Amino acid sequence: MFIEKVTMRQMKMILKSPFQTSFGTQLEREFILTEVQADGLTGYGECVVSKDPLYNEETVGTAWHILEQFLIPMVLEQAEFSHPDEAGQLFSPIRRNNMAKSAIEGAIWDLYAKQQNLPLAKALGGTKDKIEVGISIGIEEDINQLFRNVENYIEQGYRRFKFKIKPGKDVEIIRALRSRFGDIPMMADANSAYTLNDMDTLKELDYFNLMMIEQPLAHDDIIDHAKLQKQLKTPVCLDESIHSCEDARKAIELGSTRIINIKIGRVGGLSEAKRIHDLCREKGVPVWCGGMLESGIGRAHNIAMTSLPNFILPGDTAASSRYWYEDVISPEVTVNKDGTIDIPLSPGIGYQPKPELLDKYTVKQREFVR
Ligand code: OSB
Ligand code: MG
Repeated sequence: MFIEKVTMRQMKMILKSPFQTSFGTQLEREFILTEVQADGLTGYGECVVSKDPLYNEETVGTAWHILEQFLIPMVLEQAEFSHPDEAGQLFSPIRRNNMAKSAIEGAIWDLYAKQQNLPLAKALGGTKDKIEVGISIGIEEDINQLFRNVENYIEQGYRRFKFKIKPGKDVEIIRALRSRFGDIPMMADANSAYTLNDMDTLKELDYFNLMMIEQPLAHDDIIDHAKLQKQLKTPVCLDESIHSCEDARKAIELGSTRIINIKIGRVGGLSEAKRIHDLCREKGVPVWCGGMLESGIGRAHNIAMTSLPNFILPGDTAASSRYWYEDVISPEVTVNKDGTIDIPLSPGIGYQPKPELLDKYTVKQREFVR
């Protein structure tokens, strides 16, 4: 493909309901969308950054800067790509800034799949025609509100329920949920809110038969997680700590993680995500697809990636309607009664961006022509 034009848009969309994690409460999403044009086709990508550097170090502002000053000029300079893996190679001298990199790389994957006339899932080597999904449920001040949320999501068919926890909103909440909802598939995500000094609390979570506990300790740690895993029956799952296939290899080798949450943005793109998937498959470590409260475009990439065979556990890729009053794609992402999403069969990401909604939620736009 010969890339002639790249567009990026800074977006702002209001969430249907606030989403609270141990690091803060999000009421809206600010993020970046990319469009890459080559040979009469357009590929779409999403930069899943947030406004504030609370989940990781990137922000909408830093990603815009890295894209504008470095990544997009590099792509337009090279212009000719025969495979999307070449984007990752091109960006490799640039340290980190993985969400910025992945925004362009994902659009190139979409474009590549469209050129091959294949669904993105197939272009990636996916083997499924539908994927199982779970849901990530934010912290609520009122336990009855939390119960109502869970009832509603059970009704909608979700296959796994992930609860955000933080100190003071952990053991008692999980105990209450277990006794109220019985044997449903449950897990907890702490977003790095604990240290080894909280060992007693973390050990208490072992009583509730959780599928896993996600990122209990520091965002940059793989040593203490290994110490913790030795003392827990519940599998530890890493999210924030894994930025590359090398990070995954080291964490698995140390025994810091028994399950990995793969987020395309966090690891710098689909090619690296696929490498982590393949490594984990070889090592017998199940993976699942995490989420960053994406719009339909990022969600479509997540769905395609989850078609790979070692995505054994349900991911956080919920329906469009869980986040948005109106999503920017057609059709919107819907979840079947049995908690699955059908993988689209049309070429590329398989969902069409709606130009009028893209424009409606765009706060800033810039085009780069070769
Ligand atoms: O830790 O997985 C996380 C959202 C924003 C930042 C971090 C996380 C999350 C989620 C939501 O858990 C997943 C989703 O529904 O997109
Ligand atoms: Mg997480």
